[in-house]
Amino acid sequence: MKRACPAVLAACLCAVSALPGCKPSTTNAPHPAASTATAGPSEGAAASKPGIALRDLRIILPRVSDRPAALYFLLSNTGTARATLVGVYVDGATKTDMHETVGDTMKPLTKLVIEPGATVVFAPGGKHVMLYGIPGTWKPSDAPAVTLKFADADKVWGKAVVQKAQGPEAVSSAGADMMPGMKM
Ligand SMILES: [Cu+2]
Repeated sequence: MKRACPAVLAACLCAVSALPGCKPSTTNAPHPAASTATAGPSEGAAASKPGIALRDLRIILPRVSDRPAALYFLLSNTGTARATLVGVYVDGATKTDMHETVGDTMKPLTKLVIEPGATVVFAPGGKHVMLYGIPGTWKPSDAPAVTLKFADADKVWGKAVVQKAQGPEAVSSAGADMMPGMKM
């Protein structure tokens, strides 16, 4: 029996069975750049929240095209105040959900507190952001814009490198693709 990446497997289960615990927390969330009603910084403002570092963003494409993709990243709080992540928007995706995989199930993550000095890891098998309704044109090395929204209305922007789902057949050639092509 083949083993699938737990997060990807869980993503499939969630999308197919519409488990009660997997209800969308953000529907048709507008990207801030496309909204004039956003309370966040205006265009041209610094694209970062003081004390917050966002890095290693990557989007793993689903093996089957109409399934959700997964977004992973590292988020550090280098400041002195607690930060609370409340939403993630990705250009091109119609809907996103923050989840945490615990054992064999995923539970929704409506907010995430990051204490000063802490780094939160979004990675396969743990915390992840599910991306629904992604463009079929996304391909490896594309870099959609990602916006993280915090409880105080601050936002942090980044770009996530699109990668293919890792499989036994893909491992040997994946190294080159995974080198950063990120332009922040
Ligand atoms: Cu999930």
